[in-house]
Amino acid sequence: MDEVTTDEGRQWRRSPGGLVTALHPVLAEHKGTWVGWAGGTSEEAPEPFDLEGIHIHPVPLTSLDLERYYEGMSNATIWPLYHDAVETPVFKRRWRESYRQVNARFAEAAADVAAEGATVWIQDYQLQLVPAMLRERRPDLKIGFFLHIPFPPIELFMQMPFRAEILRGLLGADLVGFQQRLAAQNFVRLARHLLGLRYEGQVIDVDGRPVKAGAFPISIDVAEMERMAADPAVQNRAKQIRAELGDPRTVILGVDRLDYTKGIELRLKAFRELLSDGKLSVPEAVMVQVATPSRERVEHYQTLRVKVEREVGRINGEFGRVGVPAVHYLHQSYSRNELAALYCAADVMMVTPLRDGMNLVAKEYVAARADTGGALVLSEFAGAATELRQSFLCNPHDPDGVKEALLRAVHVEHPEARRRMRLMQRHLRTHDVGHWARSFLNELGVPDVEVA
Ligand code: GDG
Repeated sequence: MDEVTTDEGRQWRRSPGGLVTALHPVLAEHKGTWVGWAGGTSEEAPEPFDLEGIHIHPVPLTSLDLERYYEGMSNATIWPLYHDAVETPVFKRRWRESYRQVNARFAEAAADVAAEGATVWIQDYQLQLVPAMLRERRPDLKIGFFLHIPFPPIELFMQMPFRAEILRGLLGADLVGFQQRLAAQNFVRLARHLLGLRYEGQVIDVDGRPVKAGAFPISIDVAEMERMAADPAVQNRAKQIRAELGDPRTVILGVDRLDYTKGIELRLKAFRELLSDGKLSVPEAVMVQVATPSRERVEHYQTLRVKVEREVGRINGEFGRVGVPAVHYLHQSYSRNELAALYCAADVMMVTPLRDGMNLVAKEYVAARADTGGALVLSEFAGAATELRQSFLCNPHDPDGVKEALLRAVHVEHPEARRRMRLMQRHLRTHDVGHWARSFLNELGVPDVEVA
């Protein structure tokens, strides 16, 4: 939920995005409560309130929590470690303590609001201790946990200083969901390796209590994206974007949070080398890179921004002309409509993360192209690669492989491009975000739902 200022003063508004879209109807139907951080850093959280049929229970974070728990432990320790340590994780004892305190605060809040025998679904890596903390306070609850990011192999996870505590935290749940089967396997093997627990298939025996692990690949609200992309205003905006870019033959697009896992630099480098090899040229081909500002106070992110902007400058310096840049770099946030227009305007979408739990941008692009135009270049290291098999897959660690996939996508014949797009769309229509939420909750055996 976001707090916004309107003509009528400060008001709450539903945040846009797939997770809220998926869970809102489930929560509304079961009269559920959303327990979450409401943004801001005051000692006191805003009072609980109702919004569009669900009850919102805000949890406060102070500016010290923000620095230690959120930017520190969550985004400078766990985030890089779980993404193959593509950036070196930073370990600090005071961050760990703050992570414990904030997790306890969330567990307390959920324990307070959950009805007898209710279901609580905990989301993501910032709250890994909550399942066990909540079970301790409320053994009557049914507890689910879903990890939106990858779960690393044993060798990497073992670097974590309070690894056993995190693992025990997760094992407090009845069902632990991951994006990928491989992540679920990493988890059950880790339980045996670190705690000597026995498992059969995907079910771990935690002192006689079964804890299930499973893969539940998340998705998007496909119908909503299709509707948005078909809207004449969005279509017109897409045409206008192409015109503003000088009506090039090929528009290559990237849309990411400015994050080092997303492979923005390597994508730029592939484009630069193709320009320099003479395989692509400006203005026939131009690239648009939207890099949404993200976690700007974390050092890894500041360093990345410098590197990306240096590469953009280099490409434009070498291959641009006055009024005709080779790369249009946009370090800004856009509305959902503008993103849809960008998707519709792009001949080739580049999604090249070094590691990504799923990557919803790849799915949004496919859903937006109901005209079956466009081609998707996709890293094998994105969770989405397991499903979007008809994309132009590449290994982001191999620069020549990325260049080759990009060229194949640029030059693909229309019938072949359409065939690929259609198959991927067919898959997404039956595997949307509603399907994700239902499969998880069914596996958990849910009649009532509470979501943290
Ligand atoms: C994590 C995992 C997993 C981007 N820029 C703007 C904007 N976006 C939207 C996109 C998309 C979402 O943000 C990004 O989702 P991704 O999945 O691509 O990546 P993460 O943020 O890293 O998400 C990831 C996901 O959780 C879900 O489980 O797939 O692997 O890392 O929806 O469209 N939205 C708006 N303006 C922008 O400028 N409105």
